Amino acid sequence: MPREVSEQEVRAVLEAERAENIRGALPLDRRQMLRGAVWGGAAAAAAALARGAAVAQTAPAEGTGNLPPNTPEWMTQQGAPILSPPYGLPSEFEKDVVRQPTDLTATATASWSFTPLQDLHGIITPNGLFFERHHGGVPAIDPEQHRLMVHGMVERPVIFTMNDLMRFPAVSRIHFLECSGNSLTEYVNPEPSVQTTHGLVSCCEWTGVPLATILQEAGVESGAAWVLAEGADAAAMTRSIPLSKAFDDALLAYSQNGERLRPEQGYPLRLLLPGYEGNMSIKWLRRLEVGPEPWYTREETSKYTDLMPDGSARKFTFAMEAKSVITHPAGGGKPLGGPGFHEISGLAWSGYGRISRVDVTTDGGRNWRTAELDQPVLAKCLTRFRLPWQWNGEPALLASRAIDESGYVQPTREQLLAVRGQNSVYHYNAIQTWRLAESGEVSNAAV
Ligand SMILES: Nc1nc2c(c(=O)[nH]1)N[C@H]1C(S)=C(S)[C@@H](COP(=O)(O)O)O[C@H]1N2
Ligand SMILES: [Mo]
Repeated sequence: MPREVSEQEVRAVLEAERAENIRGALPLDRRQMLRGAVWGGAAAAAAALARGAAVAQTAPAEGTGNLPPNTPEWMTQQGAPILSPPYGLPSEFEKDVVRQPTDLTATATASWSFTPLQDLHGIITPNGLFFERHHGGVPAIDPEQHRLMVHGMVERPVIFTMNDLMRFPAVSRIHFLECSGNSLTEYVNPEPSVQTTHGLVSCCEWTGVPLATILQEAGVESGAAWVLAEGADAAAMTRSIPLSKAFDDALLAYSQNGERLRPEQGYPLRLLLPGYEGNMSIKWLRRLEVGPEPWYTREETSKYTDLMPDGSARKFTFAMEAKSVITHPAGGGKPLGGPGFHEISGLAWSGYGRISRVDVTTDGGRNWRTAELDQPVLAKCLTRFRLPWQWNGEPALLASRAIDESGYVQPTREQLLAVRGQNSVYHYNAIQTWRLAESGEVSNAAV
């Protein structure tokens, strides 16, 4: 709860500080110059301050030390100079906001790490927090030596340099990317935090050349219906992509959130198939082969297909169906600080287009209220939803339900398992329920 402060108290402190000339140490401040605190000295002190060295790690009692109405010590000396460091980093006090590796795989190269959804705001995932999924580690690719080869059923087989590709007219679009293994633990072995239940989804602004442009340049022959994409990593990851998607909204992306792709995201070039399961967005893209049929690679037969209760397997699941999750309050996030007003907020997305509505329940699904959607609501993009809530301090079951513009409604866990059974691994998109305890702690209700 905010602390109340009297005008008298504020005046008293400000007067005292003015008398001691504590405030206002701007570059030409005489007091500092008289004391011989030159730029370098002050900068070094400020840099130490920025690193957290001079700052008490535990906050002092209200009204003392650096807290208002007192003037904090970081106002009384110069801050760190520019270019410290040249490539900016988050505050030292945010050092715990990091990707978390899975504990399900034995090797560090064929593994994945989760985005800390509980600590993020809005819809954009910062590049350093974008989830990772690598089948053979992250290759270190020299863009000067990287090529994209386009061949197969094309009139002009062609090899592009990165510079060639970057000369084509570019587009920038905001889209989510979700691993089809996101939430796979929730089938049988629920995870405690939203980072590990839902953190294999991220969203950013991608810039690149439409794949259609490149295919037109090569000239697709009649009878062609598929294109094979191959990555330049040790896994040589390959997937077959329908030409209809290739000519629709597929991108050859070289930038994310304004800067060139991170190595983890496929530097210098990746395929991005908006709304489709993550593994089809081949990273470190080096080859596109046009053909009449799918190739039935390992990653679209043995892997990424869902085994149904009757023993059959689903062939190709491309678009990720509508899904949502409350990220505040959520498992793994900060406990809710006592009864009273709170804003429930979370993320919703659909591989079929725009989110049209999100409903939120605080009583385990007996009553639902329609949440506010942050604008703009974009197709195949994360949408932030919000609902104001008065918590009476009693235990509660919080959940969200997304509906997309195709009319699809996110299923309950029961409904999903009724169709998929217990053998499916991928494409889990059921409603996620968080259990809020009287203490404010949040855990996975797994219902
Ligand atoms: N070449 C290549 N592309 C790949 C992969 C890979 O291991 N190698 N992993 C795929 C999988 S399973 C997913 S979910 C996404 C993850 O993209 P990200 O690591 O940028 O989040 O990339 C896909 N593209
Ligand atoms: Mo994936």
